Amino acid sequence: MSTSRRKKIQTQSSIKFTGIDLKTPATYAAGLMGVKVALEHTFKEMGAIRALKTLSHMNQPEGFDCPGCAWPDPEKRSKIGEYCENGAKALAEEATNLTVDNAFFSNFSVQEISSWSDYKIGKSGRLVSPMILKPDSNHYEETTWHEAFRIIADHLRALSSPDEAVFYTSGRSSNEAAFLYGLFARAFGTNNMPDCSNMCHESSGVGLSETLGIGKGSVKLEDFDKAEVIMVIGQNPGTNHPRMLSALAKCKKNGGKIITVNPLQEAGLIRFKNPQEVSGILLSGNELTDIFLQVKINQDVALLKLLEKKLAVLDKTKGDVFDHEFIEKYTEGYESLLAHLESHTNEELLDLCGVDEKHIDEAVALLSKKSKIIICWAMGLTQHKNGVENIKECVNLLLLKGSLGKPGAGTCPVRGHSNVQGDRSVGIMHYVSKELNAAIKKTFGFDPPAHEGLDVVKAIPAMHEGKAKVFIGLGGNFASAASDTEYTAQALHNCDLTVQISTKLNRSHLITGKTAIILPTLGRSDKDLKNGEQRHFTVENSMGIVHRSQGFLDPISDNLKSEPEIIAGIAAAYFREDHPVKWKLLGSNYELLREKLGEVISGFKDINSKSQASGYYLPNNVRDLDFSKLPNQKAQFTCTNLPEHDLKENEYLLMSIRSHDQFNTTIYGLNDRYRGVYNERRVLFMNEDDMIRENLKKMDIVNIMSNYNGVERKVLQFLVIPYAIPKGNLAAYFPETNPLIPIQEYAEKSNTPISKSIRVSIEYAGKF
Ligand SMILES: Nc1nc2c(c(=O)[nH]1)N[C@H]1C(S)=C(S)[C@@H](COP(=O)(O)OP(=O)(O)OC[C@H]3O[C@@H](n4cnc5c(=O)[nH]c(N)nc54)[C@H](O)[C@@H]3O)O[C@H]1N2
Ligand SMILES: Nc1nc2c(c(=O)[nH]1)N[C@H]1C(S)=C(S)[C@@H](COP(=O)(O)OP(=O)(O)OC[C@H]3O[C@@H](n4cnc5c(=O)[nH]c(N)nc54)[C@H](O)[C@@H]3O)O[C@H]1N2
Ligand SMILES: [Mo]
Repeated sequence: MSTSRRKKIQTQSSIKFTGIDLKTPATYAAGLMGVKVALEHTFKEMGAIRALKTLSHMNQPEGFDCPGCAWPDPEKRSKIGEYCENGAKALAEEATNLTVDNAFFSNFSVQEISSWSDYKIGKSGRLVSPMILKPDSNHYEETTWHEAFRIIADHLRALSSPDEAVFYTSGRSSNEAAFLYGLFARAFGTNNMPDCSNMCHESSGVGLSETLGIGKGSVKLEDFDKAEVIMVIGQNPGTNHPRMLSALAKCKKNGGKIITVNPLQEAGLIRFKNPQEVSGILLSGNELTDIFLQVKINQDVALLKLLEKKLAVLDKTKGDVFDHEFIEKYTEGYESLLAHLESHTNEELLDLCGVDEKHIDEAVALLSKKSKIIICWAMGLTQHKNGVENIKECVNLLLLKGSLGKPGAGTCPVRGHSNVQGDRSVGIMHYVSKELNAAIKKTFGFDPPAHEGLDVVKAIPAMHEGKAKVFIGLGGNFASAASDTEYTAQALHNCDLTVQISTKLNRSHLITGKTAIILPTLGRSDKDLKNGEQRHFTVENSMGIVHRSQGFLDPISDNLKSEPEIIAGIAAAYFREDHPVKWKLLGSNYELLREKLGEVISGFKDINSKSQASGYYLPNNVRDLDFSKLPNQKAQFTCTNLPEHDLKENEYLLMSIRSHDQFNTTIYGLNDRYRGVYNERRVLFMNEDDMIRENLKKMDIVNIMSNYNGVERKVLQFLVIPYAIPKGNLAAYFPETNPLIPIQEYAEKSNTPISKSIRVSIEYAGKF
């Protein structure tokens, strides 16, 4: 390998400023502006006619599932279009008319492309043929599918143990593809299956499994219509799950109330102008949040404990604030929880969470009278050292109120990627499930490995230390999404081979092993044809509904393969004929693949025959109040600890968040409209008192540093923006801030990186 080539690869987006313009933060989401921006993005990338035709098929029963988030579709779908602004952007990104072909890679070396911004790299276009970067080369060159599969198979065969390979998955893949991928990894002999959910909702999975016996949420979409109170904690649906706003508006219309818990007052939760309704366009729309609790970063446990404590006092006098029948019948640990709450004073908790007591008392008064309560959350709760306990504290509150297993109540972890939940359901996991292994053995006749594999934060050091040598990514952008960017980049560089199965060019195609291969695949919106017949696949949404998805667009290149075909191609090249699984047949015949999936994974038994268009619900024990798998067959109360940060005088907690114009590492544009920031991503949101303390003026340039165990990490050049954020807290965008997160800093039990509470300091770096 020419090491000099690897050294010159830039691991992050360029740090040039792009021309900032600041406006007052918005006070509502969507409205006509949302429609305008959606159409602008799609028209620009796809052309107007193609865009409008395709949008009309998105999220329709016979159409394709939005490649954006995992929010479920309502039973009655809008004929005008069942999509949101950011869904339209996701489509535009995938269905662009631009291509990244052989000529592109001849023109630009990997070094040169790596010097571009993530925005520019992403906008280059769709990948259209298999490409290889050879050890002695600076340019990708076109190769054949056959040759690409052969090289991958040779590398896999050369490993001294199957555990030297890593099979990453991102949550865009279909159930069929993910099932086949997991099957191949196990047949190959490893459980090294890190998944994007390790960086995402893993804390929810662990916290919910330990307390309620299932790692998923319990609510259905219709529960939003019936809820009396919905708490939205650590989530920004206006940007990341915009169609959820319609559900919140419906709850309000039916008399429900919304409590929002967030360090920021996000526009989407203040007011929603539904572009599908005349009132949303002409009038002021629907007010959403009734009570806003502006919590300090990572002090949700303190806040929730205070709510519980105050409710407990009321319950003592009134007797009916908690659901004692429910607690008695279904739960364990109530007395310990009450005693534990006594170990904290109200003053201590109030001081920690930083919320005005008046608002807390309003929330207590509301919660005391209601029992149909839903708690929704996302990354604001999961991406902390105590991510798992954050979730358990939410469960405590719901258990006290008996708010589970009844209409209008329950848990709602709002998932990220459109099929991240499905991928996990069908077997993408690094740990061992005896039942799954037995089912695979029964159906396919081989023994899957019985030892645990590597998740994201364990796979990276393994590659860094040379213990893992081949990395295969089924989608995603591992290099930019994972924490500790420099360390992760070195880990990938240390591999002998990195393979990316992708739709679009991203930084993970540039931060490579000695040899790198790009395998271009069909996206959600593409037609998937076999002998002239169109195939469809299935996905699972955030509420456990499995349904079909069928692409609509003619693929941009004849040389693309579907994900199952690609996985089968690798597997067939590796095993040659010598394996009980008929890989090629499974990879092309999705009906057969689904039949096998149904045999192996419980809940998917009738996947071929059940009505796939509208979808069907997977089993959910919480909905049935069946806690038989838990200790003493009871749902579990938990005594959680308060997080400790030990901040020095000059240190802050930084949350790395999404702008309104990105999907994870894919940058759609440079605006964060709701927060009033235009044409710039290198910004740092800061409380004005802290700015005075640091002697900083609006738009001063600063560097941000983290120091863990004496190792300093630094990102350069951010413009300071005064913002209504609690004192001592900062916010900036991901992935620009990922270099600050040490690979060893992750949540206990779930191993989710601490992306929302990074301990940092800042230094002045000049005037803008
Ligand atoms: N358009 C678009 N849609 C997306 C995505 C995208 O990037 N773009 N990403 C998808 C994916 S993979 C995911 S996981 C989801 C992410 O969806 P979100 O979790 O909504 O995304 P984040 O921007 O990470 O926002 C976290 C929110 O939590 C708040 N927060 C941060 N720290 C704390 C805390 O300590 N306590 C509380 N109470 N709040 C806190 C932040 O202020 C912010 O409002 O969205 C999915 N949908
Ligand atoms: N600091 C910080 N870091 C974070 C987070 C954070 O909030 N803060 N969030 C974390 C979260 S929640 C997540 S989920 C991860 C996301 O991590 P990933 O899922 O790895 O990243 P994405 O940016 O979603 O991946 C985008 C790439 O996926 C490919 N792609 C898109 N569609 C398809 C498809 O249909 N098939 C295939 N094969 N490829 C496709 C494209 O090439 C695109 O460039 O990042 C995590 N990292
Ligand atoms: Mo995510």
